[in-house]
Formats: sequence, C-alpha cells, structure tokens
Amino acid sequence: MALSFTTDLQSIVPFDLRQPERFDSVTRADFDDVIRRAGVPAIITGGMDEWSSVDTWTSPDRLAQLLGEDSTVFCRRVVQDAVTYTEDFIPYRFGDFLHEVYSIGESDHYLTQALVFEPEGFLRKAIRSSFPGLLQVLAQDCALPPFIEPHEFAEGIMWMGSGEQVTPLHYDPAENLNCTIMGRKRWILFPPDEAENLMVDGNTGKDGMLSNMDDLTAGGEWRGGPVQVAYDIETAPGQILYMPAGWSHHVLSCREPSAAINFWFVDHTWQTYKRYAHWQSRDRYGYSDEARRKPYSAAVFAGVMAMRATNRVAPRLVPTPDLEVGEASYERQGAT
Ligand SMILES: O=C(O)CCC(=O)C(=O)O
Repeated sequence: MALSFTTDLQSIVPFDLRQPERFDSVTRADFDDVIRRAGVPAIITGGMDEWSSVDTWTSPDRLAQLLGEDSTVFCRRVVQDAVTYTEDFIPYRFGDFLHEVYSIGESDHYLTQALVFEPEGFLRKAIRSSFPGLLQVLAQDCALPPFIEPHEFAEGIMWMGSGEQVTPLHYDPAENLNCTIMGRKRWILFPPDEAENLMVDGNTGKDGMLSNMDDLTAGGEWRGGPVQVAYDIETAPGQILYMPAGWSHHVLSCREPSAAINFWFVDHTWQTYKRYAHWQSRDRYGYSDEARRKPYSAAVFAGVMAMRATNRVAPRLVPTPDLEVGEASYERQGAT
C-alpha cells in the first residue's frame, strides 16, 4: 500500500493519530515558554504576514525575475515510492524547472536544500560548504519568523516541487520551523523515542534514516512496533510547522506546486539535547542505549553552547566571500 496524500492512515494503524495545537500571533516569549517547552509539533499562523511570496510565487514570473531563468539550481531526483532519501543534487536550468512546476504540473526534480537565509558568524562558513546552491535573492520576498533571531538559526533553505513529492521517513538533529509558501503537504510525525518502532528490515536508524511509511503500512497493516504517539498534520500556505529536534517525519506533497522555506536551529535548551541524544545514543543494532544517553547529551549540549557563544561574540569570525545567485560551494555532488 503506497501512502498517498489521501490515504486514510488512521484505518491502517493501531494507534491514534494526533493533531497539533494551533497558535496565532506568537511572541518570542510564547515561542520559547509555550511552544518549544511543550516539545511537540505545533502549527503557527501569523508568523508569515511579511512574506509577499505567499501571494507572488503563485505564478512563475516573480521567481524568474528574481533568479533569472538561466540560473542553475540543484535538484533532488524525485522517486515516488521513495524507500530512502537520496541527495543526488542535479544542476538544472531554473527556467526549465519553473516550466515543469507551473505549466506542466509534473517534474522529476525536487528543488531542495537551496540556501536562502544564511546564519551569522562562523556558522556561515560551515553552512556554505555543505549546501548545494545559494538563492539568497529569494529572501527579499520572505522573512525570518518574528519570534527568532539571526544568531539562533543554522540555515533557512528552500523546497520547491511540482506536486506529489515524497521525502521519506527520517529525522534531523535540529529544531525546525517549516514555512509553507505555496501548496499543501502532509506530515506523518513520530517523537524520538518511537524511533525503534519505525525501523524494519534491519535498519539501524543511524544518520537519520528510518524505514519508509510504505513499508510500515505494507499490505494495509501496521508493520512497526507499539507506537504510542504520532501526528498526521496538513500544512497550507501561510502556516509554520514547528517540529522539535529528532522527530521522525515522512512528508508528502499534495498534487499541486509547492514551495516552502525551513529554518533549522542551533539554539537549544537542555531538554532538546536530551531528546536529541535519545536517538543518537544507539547501540550497533540501532536500539537506544540508556547508559550512553546522558554523557552524550551533556557533550553535545556543551559543544553547541560553546558554538553559540562563539557565534555571538565573534560574528564574521571567518569572512566568507559573497557568492552569486546559483553559484555553489557544494562539494558533495553525487553523494547519497
Ligand atoms: O518538504 C519536504 O519534502 C521535506 C521537508 C523536511 O524534511 C524538513 O523540513 O525537515
């Protein structure tokens, strides 16, 4: 059974699928004290009021004007029944991509991980070397959500596709604010301590990759372990999905063009690192190892706090040359 945007997942799985709490007009204090502290996914509205892209990117004209049709962007090859996540970033002419997305409504390419918002300080240098392209010019139609500050995020990157893209079940080590500009997406989310229940076929869960939702629901039955907590969330333009660190997510784009920018964070609380460590401290079979968890989370927490302090006191510590639109400093071409 292939999980599609319209699959009635609740009729297949033996656990309740939850809906996120929704927040409007979030202040800095609300974000830290209520949303982040709760440690579960949430939908935030009102945080993208400054984004003209929500209105203007519904047609390709503005994007073509900003980036230029002859610019090169880097795309991931779309695999419908994606079993695993493959970062085969393919250089592609932006004008051709726009035509596929808006006019044909079908494309084998998924523009992912294009850096639009850069962090401050030395992180800037680190981020530059690991991302496939710089589309910073697009930032002028978007904005940092008002409840975060430039030194807090690691990167703000773009995702754009013609519809029906799949990003298979995986987790990321940082908190995430995923801001939808165009199109709807469905997110199936599980907290870090469910990771063992999502691994089938000998998958260890290392490097953030877990089983695929299609495998987990093959034959119309749940094939994973005894899951207690899962969310089934739909995002729409103007909405921001907050996802805590380490949450496994399987993402399906609806059958319409989609664009989003997500912000990953480096500015965390001790709670976040305890969660992060939950899935990092695994034994070689992929099972969570309680004894390694505490020292591991303490070490990661100390490391990130040091990085954050350095980033604050020494902004621009390592000067980075400005790049042109679409120019890449990315060195992992062909990597998976
Ligand atoms: O939108 C997608 O296809 C995937 C997004 C994602 O994995 C993320 O924001 O972490």
